[in-house]
Amino acid sequence: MKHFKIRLPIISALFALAIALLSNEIDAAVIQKRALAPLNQYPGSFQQVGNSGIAAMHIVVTAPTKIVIIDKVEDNPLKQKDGRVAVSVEYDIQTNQKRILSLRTNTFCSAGAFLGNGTLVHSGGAEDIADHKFDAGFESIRLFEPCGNGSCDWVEDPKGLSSKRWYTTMTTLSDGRVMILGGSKKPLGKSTPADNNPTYEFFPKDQNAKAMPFTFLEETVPYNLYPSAHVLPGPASQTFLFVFSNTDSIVWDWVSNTIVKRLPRLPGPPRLYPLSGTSVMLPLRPEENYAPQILICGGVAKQDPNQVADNSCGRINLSDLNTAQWEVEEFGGIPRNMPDVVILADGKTLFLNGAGKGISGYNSNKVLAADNPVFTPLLYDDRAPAGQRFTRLADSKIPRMYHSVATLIPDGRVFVTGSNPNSNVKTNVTKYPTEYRVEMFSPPYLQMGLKRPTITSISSITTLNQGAINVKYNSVVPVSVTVDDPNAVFSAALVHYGFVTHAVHMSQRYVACSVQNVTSFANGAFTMNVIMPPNGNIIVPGRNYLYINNNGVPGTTAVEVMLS
Ligand SMILES: *[C@@H]1O[C@H](CO)[C@@H](O)[C@H](O)[C@H]1NC(C)=O
Ligand SMILES: *[C@@H]1O[C@H](CO)[C@@H](O)[C@H](O)[C@H]1NC(C)=O
Ligand SMILES: *[C@@H]1O[C@H](CO)[C@@H](O)[C@H](O)[C@H]1NC(C)=O
Ligand SMILES: *[C@@H]1O[C@H](CO)[C@@H](O)[C@H](O)[C@H]1NC(C)=O
Ligand SMILES: *[C@@H]1O[C@H](CO)[C@@H](O)[C@H](O)[C@H]1NC(C)=O
Ligand SMILES: [Cu+2]
Repeated sequence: MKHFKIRLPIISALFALAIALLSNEIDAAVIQKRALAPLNQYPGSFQQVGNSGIAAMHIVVTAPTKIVIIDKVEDNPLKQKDGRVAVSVEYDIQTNQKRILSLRTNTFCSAGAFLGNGTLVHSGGAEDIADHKFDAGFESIRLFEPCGNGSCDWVEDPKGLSSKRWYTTMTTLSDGRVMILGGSKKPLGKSTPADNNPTYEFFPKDQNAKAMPFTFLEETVPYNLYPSAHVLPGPASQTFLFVFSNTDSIVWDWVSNTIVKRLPRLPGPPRLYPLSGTSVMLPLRPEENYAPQILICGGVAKQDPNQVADNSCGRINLSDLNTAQWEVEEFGGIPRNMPDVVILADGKTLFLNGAGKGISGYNSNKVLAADNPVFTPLLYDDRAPAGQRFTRLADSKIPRMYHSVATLIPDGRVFVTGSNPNSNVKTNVTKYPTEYRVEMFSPPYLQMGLKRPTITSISSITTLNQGAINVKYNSVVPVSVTVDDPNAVFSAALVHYGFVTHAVHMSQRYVACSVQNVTSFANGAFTMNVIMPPNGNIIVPGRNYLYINNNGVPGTTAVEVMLS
């Protein structure tokens, strides 16, 4: 019954603390800190900073201070230059201003991924919306060349895909191309054999290639939409993806189109739309030989608006495919459908947003498809022993359920927005209106009072705000920082933020990098060598962000690198 206690809406601070202590969910350091902080405060904090202008169905960090937000076609207040409704903006995280981007095909429940050359590819969507003068987006490919100077915009090809895809998954591959996987040929409450699109294709396309069949997505109807896909670490020549759909998962070779290994079935409910759990590849670390571990959490067991969400996670270590088994653990004691999962700058994993009951999708006949918004973020420490991995953090006050999003940003905070459980923009309902407020979540590491390093050069380049810095796999990259802390202990990581939509964090990746030969100079200056990962199966080529942390506290800003 623990999970019910911790979710009670009004608990006194002391009672909450007592429960946390009893349920052993908070580690000693946190409890000590809590004793000093006001008792009603869990670590971390949300701050409202702005307004997204459009409902945020999808987000993607495109430059150090820019986030591109994409919605579907609906009655957003912002309009494009030609009068059409705005469905995409570039949001500036320093000024909280928005620049309206132009799109004319329907982006409803689409997907995105970066190419290894740095261009963002976005694809799929839904039917035309004549009232709004939008064409169908089912087969669209949309390219976006990120910029920091307000000059970039979408370029659309309405027939760029080989077939219709709504709820398709995209993932950046180790060779720098993008894979587009599965989807439905029309919007549905769940996938059906008739409208299923069990195929995959690449962008840029293979010579002569059409979509290729992917039988695993036939086997896993009806809970096979937005399948989870993660590039598996391995030697440079390997071409394996871990793919999870419904309750099943496989290791799949996308060159030979063969299933290399069928993994055991994950206990618990199907975890894909509309029973939406979330999936993440846990941080890869050189000292652990980049051992791949997947964590899949939450969801809901039945397509029923009153069904209480699932409170379990499955975790699997894929180092040895013959012995790999799911280990099931409690999802922090808080049942949750539609969680967002964000790996933080220190390699701990944050879960936030979502609903305590019901399903993904819209309300019908004025019945809410989901309810009991979960305001409580949880922090997951993958290196702690089972049963002690989750820590409760400070609540948000804003319900964020279907069509909400969150991503890490370069300064170590988390950008959180969205939530629209309505089929069109609704601002005049009291329960769960279309949500435009943008919040920043400051994780506990920003409250510890430790000094944050500032990167001053990478590979002798000191103009760090003028575009991504080129770095090579397997290279030793000299990094200089300043930090007013003689006892600084540095660590480094490359992070690929990926593309976020519908509790799916496509291509998200965290790879720790070893730091060697730290040397200190006068005035808080330090130099160090950071060892880049060996190849694109460890972390994909292209845009990645280099974090330098001091005792686990991220630097003032990560620097964008172009890895090749
Ligand atoms: C990246 O590759 C795509 C596909 O070939 C191309 O359309 C795009 O212009 C390229 N981007 C850059 C920055 O070269
Ligand atoms: C903006 O930056 C891009 C490169 O990111 C460059 O090609 C373009 O010329 C710049 N535009 C302006 C108006 O400065
Ligand atoms: C993952 O499995 C490998 C091989 O079985 C093992 O050496 C490693 O310790 C495991 N990692 C974790 C974190 O359990
Ligand atoms: C809410 O606004 C919509 C149009 O935006 C209108 O059709 C509807 O009647 C309004 N509902 C209420 C309860 O005011
Ligand atoms: C660190 O310094 C040692 C001694 O000078 C040197 O042998 C080693 O190559 C250096 N390591 C890196 C990664 O630069
Ligand atoms: Cu959707």
